[in-house]
Amino acid sequence: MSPAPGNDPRQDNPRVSSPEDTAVGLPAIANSLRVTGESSGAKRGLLTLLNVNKKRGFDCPGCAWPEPDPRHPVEFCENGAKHIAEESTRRKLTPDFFSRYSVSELAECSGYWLGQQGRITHPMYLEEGAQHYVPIGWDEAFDLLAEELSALDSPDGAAFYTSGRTSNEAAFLYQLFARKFGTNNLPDCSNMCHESSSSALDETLGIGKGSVLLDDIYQADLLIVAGQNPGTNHPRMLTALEKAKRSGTRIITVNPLPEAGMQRFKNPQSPRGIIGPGTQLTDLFLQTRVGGDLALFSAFNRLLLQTAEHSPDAIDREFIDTHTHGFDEFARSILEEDEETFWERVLHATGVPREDIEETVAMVLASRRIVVCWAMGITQHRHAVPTIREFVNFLLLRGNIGRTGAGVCPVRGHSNVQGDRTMGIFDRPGKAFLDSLGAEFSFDPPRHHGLDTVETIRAMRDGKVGVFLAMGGNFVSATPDTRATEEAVRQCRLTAHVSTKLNRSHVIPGARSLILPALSRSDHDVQETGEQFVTVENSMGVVHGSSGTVEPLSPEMRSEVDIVASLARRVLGRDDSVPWEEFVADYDRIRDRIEQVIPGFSNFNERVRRPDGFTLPHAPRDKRAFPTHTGKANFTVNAATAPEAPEGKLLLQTLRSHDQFNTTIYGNSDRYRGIHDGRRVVFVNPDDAWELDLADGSYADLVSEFDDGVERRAPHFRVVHYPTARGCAAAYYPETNVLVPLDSTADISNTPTSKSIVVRFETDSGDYAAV
Ligand SMILES: Nc1nc2c(c(=O)[nH]1)N[C@H]1C(S)=C(S)[C@@H](COP(=O)(O)OP(=O)(O)OC[C@H]3O[C@@H](n4cnc5c(=O)[nH]c(N)nc54)[C@H](O)[C@@H]3O)O[C@H]1N2
Ligand SMILES: Nc1nc2c(c(=O)[nH]1)N[C@H]1C(S)=C(S)[C@@H](COP(=O)(O)OP(=O)(O)OC[C@H]3O[C@@H](n4cnc5c(=O)[nH]c(N)nc54)[C@H](O)[C@@H]3O)O[C@H]1N2
Ligand SMILES: [Mo]
Repeated sequence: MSPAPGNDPRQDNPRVSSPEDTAVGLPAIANSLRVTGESSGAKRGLLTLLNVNKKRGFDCPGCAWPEPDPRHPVEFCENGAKHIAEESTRRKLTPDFFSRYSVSELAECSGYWLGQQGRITHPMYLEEGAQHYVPIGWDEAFDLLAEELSALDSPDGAAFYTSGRTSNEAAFLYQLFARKFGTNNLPDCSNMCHESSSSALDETLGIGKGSVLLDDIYQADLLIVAGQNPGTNHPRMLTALEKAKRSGTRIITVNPLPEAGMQRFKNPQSPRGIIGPGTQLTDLFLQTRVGGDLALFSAFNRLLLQTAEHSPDAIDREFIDTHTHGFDEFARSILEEDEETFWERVLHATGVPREDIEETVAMVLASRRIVVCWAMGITQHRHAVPTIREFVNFLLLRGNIGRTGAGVCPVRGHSNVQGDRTMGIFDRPGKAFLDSLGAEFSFDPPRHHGLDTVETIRAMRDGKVGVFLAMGGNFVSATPDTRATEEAVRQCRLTAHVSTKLNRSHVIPGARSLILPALSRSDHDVQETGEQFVTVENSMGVVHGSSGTVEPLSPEMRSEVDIVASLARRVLGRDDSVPWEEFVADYDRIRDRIEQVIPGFSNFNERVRRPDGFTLPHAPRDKRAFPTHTGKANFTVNAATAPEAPEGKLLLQTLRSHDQFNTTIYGNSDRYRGIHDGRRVVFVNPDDAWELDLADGSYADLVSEFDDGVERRAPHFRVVHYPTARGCAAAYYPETNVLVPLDSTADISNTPTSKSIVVRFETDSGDYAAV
């Protein structure tokens, strides 16, 4: 085997410089062009970039932030460009590669190296006991899947995973296939992502989605951005924040880390942004401790209620009386505690000085329109659902739902994760959806709940799920408790992955394994009736088309629609009444059926051809109607709680560097945080470091503290003194997923608690075996 950079943590020697306080500007443009030039060849790269997020181009797979109207000639960002460069690379990963490397050898290689090997060009098969994947024909691959699926005792022995970039069309067919096969086992990446948002918003507002449009961001008087790092993960959002800022919006940032993007922004789309000092985005930075947001928002709410005792206008009584339920109980519970105990608790949970909280509330009182935006810093905690419910309480108090410039804005991750859920990728589908699906396709869908992501891992471990099919994603690296998960996956009879690039999930196989190469968002997709496009739904419920423009690298790659439909035909048989072949021939026919099954898609084919697509209805936003169990917007009582690290331990959050897309690593740097050429770093507050005797530049193992007798260790992390909140630490995912216990999940949503893991630091053990 020629040397392949392995997973040996000792090879990871980051250089550390001061973190930056400004995002984007010239370095970002230079970086985008460098990346595209390197990876896809100049012409292919430039052509691709010019078509991103255009009315007649393809939707950037980089994130779910909406496109503004009018669109800018360069409507992409540095990280979107890296993403597309990864995807539209000219490098091919051919069957040859697999004859050179065995799966055991590949399992020793880093995820970064695996991803760098290029686009997978052929379907590949790993026979039981074999060490090398070999090419397989599509028909044989489908036969094999069909054989294993039909050998199961029950349809619930299969799990159908989805990562959030699958198009609406493919997602709709995929869930239809799973349900016709007989299971609701449709775990997805959302279970690890915004599931907490969906749970909280569904209960309180009646729809598990955000309630704002881009214009609301521009028109808000106050934006609160909590638990999100848009400079890296949603860079185009900074353009929207800048625009809002210029028309007078104020911005409060809530984060344990001072993230560069939220401080100062130099917009590369404007000359001012390129040469000037940039725009100061954050007016007030609340540096909360990890997991302190529930306490923080309850403090805002208490101050608002107390103010209302003498100035009734502090809350919107008319809105509360007309549109909400549960106010009295909520108000009583928030005001219950005596002042001293309340504020002591808030200070302990957040570390935020009371003056800053009072200043926030003064800004709130001066703002008629408020939007709260959030992402993974909020959703991946045990108490994530109550935290988001408390955000809703905060907005309801002043009637900030259902009017311009106001509302909830959970900022989604994967570019079509929201659309996939709309299409029915969900392990707990509602009755109305199943009724409608069953009526349209004349069958009786399974009614019992399926398995979510964490439950799927447990079921694999316990021998209850034996066939695993993944529509994209990188299951073993994205999920918690890497070692336990890998062991569980290996128990499967068959694992099959519809993928574009090689990743760790392919080399941690079940007894048999398949890799099925798919066209990506940027690839040109031609079927029997001609050129096809797909549709996606962004974070704000806008549905629009996406047409790939890049010539596929191999004729063997198939569209996801084709893969799902061909598999469905093979498994369900010739007599199955769903016209699978017709769907592949013309995606309009799939859209016609979506229109019949899912509310809000009337005239789908016509409306999605409009340049800006169309916006799905959202009752709370559109007419202040709340389809909840009470028929009103619900105030909730959320017991005060915050994660605690015992003395000598820290609360670790696992986050993204500037050079990665989830488990896909673009490079080994995190420019804004001053990290270069390495990823095994742990950010620690200098005062904590001093107390724990962790010198800057020293190396330590991170050991997770969870009460189940299992030792979870991530070896060899370079300590970086960094201005994070006291008591907290931060390190990158997925290297730290070994530390997240499978059974440590959020109440209600069951999302792994990837942002609050209690860890202790041990001297570098030298045990690098299982990284
Ligand atoms: N370039 C790029 N873009 C991406 C992705 C990517 O990996 N790379 N991933 C996509 C996906 S799937 C998603 S879900 C999104 C993720 O987008 P983000 O949620 O921005 O991603 P994270 O890096 O996990 O950042 C979490 C942020 O929350 C903060 N935080 C952590 N704990 C807490 C807390 O307890 N309270 C508060 N207030 N803040 C906290 C962290 O300091 C950090 O700033 O981005 C999407 N876009
Ligand atoms: N510790 C920790 N764990 C986390 C998180 C965290 O913050 N901390 N974040 C969680 C979150 S928010 C998410 S969303 C999940 C992400 O979980 P996943 O969605 O499962 O992971 P990704 O890394 O986005 O998947 C990347 C793979 O998708 C495949 N792929 C890329 N493009 C396409 C395409 O167009 N079609 C197909 N078929 N395949 C494609 C490629 O093979 C690539 O290797 O991870 C979660 N895990
Ligand atoms: Mo995500």
